Order: sequence, then structure tokens, then C-alpha cells
Amino acid sequence: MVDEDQHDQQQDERYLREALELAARGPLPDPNPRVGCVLLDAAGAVVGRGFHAGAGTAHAEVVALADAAARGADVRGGTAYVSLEPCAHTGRTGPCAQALLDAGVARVVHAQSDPDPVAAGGADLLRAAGVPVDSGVLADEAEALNAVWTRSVRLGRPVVTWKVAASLDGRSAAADRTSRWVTGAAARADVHDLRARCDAVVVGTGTALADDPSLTTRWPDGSLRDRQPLRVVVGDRDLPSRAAVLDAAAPTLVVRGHDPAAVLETLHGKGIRHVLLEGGPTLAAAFLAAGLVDEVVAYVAPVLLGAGPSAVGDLGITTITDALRLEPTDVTVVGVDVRVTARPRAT
Ligand code: AOF
Ligand code: ZN
Repeated sequence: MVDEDQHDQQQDERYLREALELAARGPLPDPNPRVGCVLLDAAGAVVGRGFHAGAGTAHAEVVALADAAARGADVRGGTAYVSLEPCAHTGRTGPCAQALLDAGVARVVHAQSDPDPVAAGGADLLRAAGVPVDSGVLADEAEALNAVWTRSVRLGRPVVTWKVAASLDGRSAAADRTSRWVTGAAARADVHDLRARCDAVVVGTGTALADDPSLTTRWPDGSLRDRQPLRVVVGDRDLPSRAAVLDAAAPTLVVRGHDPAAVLETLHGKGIRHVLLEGGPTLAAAFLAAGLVDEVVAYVAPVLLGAGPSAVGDLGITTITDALRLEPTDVTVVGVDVRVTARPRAT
């Protein structure tokens, strides 16, 4: 015989799993987390479903409540399953915890607790109003669904991935600065997938002037993808108005000055959660030296250049014991190149 608690736990996980599946239908990347909600009426029948379709749109709970209302269902005395703690703040939308209270929901089960201090507090608000709340069911799955968002909220800045492409001898260009191409077509296509997963692509003005990159996100046939990350050019040098990065293909932000923390603060304020730092060597060195690189994606090509600029500038390392050691998390052959994904070791 299955005891009642065990049965309840299975039911909680079942509906939360459905809420997680709904959440996964939300957009990525987005300034907001992906959230799903399933509503049961007092008799235990599913009467509403919803997911958050991205920053600026209604939250999952509000969508699910509207769904229930549209079906003429009553959630009074029912249960709400939400993949993230219902918010307690008035942001772009009203507080979801209050909306659930107003609708008469008698119990709330949520997965991840909201790590954002501005929005958190919904569980306490509900409990204070006499509604029992079960927190943290399937929390790991929910957090994995919003891994970058969660990390960014905890860090209070965007997560930074540094992408670097280099020859076997660690150079990003030949002695005359020509660099098309060090890596092969497959690795270059892979970089476009990487860009598509980020909110912003960042380069220094030196790279923008030397390479005149477009920094758009394209398909292998060269056509533009639907969604373009923000292009960010950092530094004090002026760009000519005909620079490819200033064209109309995607939005571009020019940030004067190159203090990495200040750059990230500006981007954080714009809702950027994941930054792809694409160079050049000077800007990459500044971010690395400041401890502001969270992940490295390095494409190493079976090419020797013998001379030319190094892929990363001076890090102030003078002896081997001071080397910046990385923890590899993945090594994959991409076409003729090798892609190494690694994290700086926590010290
Ligand atoms: C919820 N349900 O579906 C989502 C929540 O700017 P706003 O008003 O959209 O608020 C965004 C914050 O609200 C976000 O950072 C996160 O803390 C929370 N997201 N909360 O109750 C939802 N998407
Ligand atoms: Zn909300």
C-alpha cells in the first residue's frame, strides 16, 4: 500500500515536471527566467496551464490563472504548481503570490526559490496569509533550466564566456595581422551557435578596427538568424561610420572606457545575462586579470603561424607557479579543430 505522503509527493513531482516542461517553452536567451505553472481545482483536476514567454510579458502564474478563467474553472481551494517561487514584487507585471492569493488557491508547491532579492519573498507572503507552501521540490531541475540566469542573478552581473580561436602555437593572427581564417568552417559555424545562445557579443575597438567584423549571428549559408545578440564595442578609439559592426543588421552599443567591471555593470542594467567576449587579446587579458571570465571556449587549429599576436595579452604572469590554470569541462573535435571548454579554477 502506498501511504498518503508518498502519494502526495509523487503527485507533486508529476505536476511540477509538467510545469518544468511548460517552462522550457519560454525563450532562451532572455533577461527573465523560464517559468511554468499548472493549476489544479479543489477536486484535483488540472484547470490551467501557463508559461512565461519572456521579459515584458505576463508571468506564468498569471497566464495559468487566465487559462483557468477562460475555461470557466474555479481554482478556489485548489493547488498551484510553479517551477519558480511566485514573485512578490511589482515589476513589469504585478506580484504573482498576491494573484494566487486573490484567486483563492489553497496550496502552492514550487521548485526553485527565487534568487533575485527584488522578486523573492512570495513563499513567505503566501505562508503569512495562511496558504501552505512546499518549496524546493525538483529545485535542481528547475535551476538547470535557468542555469545562466541563476548564475547571473547570484553574481549580480552577466555570466562571461570568453571565446578564443588560435593556432597550435597560440596565435590569433599572422605577423601582418591577417586572420582569415585560423580555424576551419565547422568551428566558425560553431561560434555562431555560441553567439545565438548569448545576449551580447563583446569586442574591443582594436579588434573592430583591425578585423572589421560584423559580429552578427548567421547560418552556414551566410543568412542572418532571426534573433541577433547585442553587439558591444568597448574602448576609446573611434570607429569609422562604415564599420561593419555599425550596420543595420543588429543593434550595437559602443561603450567608452574599458574597465571590465564597469562594462559588465552597464550590460547588467540592460538585462544582459550572458556575454560572449570575443577579443581581442587586450580586452580578454583585462577580463581575465580582473577574474571576470566564468568560462573559456577555445578553438585550437592545427595551424602554425610562428609569429603574430598572441591570442591573449599580458596577464602579468612571470613564473609557472602563477599560471592561470583552467579546469576543462569538455573537449570536442569540431571539423579539423579542437574545442576546449574550461573554467578558471576557483581559488
Ligand atoms: C514569477 N513568475 O513567470 C517569472 C518570475 O520584470 P518582471 O516583472 O517580469 O519580473 C522579473 C522577475 O520576476 C525575474 O527576475 C524573476 O525574479 C521573477 N520571474 N516570477 O513569479 C514568472 N518569470
Ligand atoms: Zn511573478
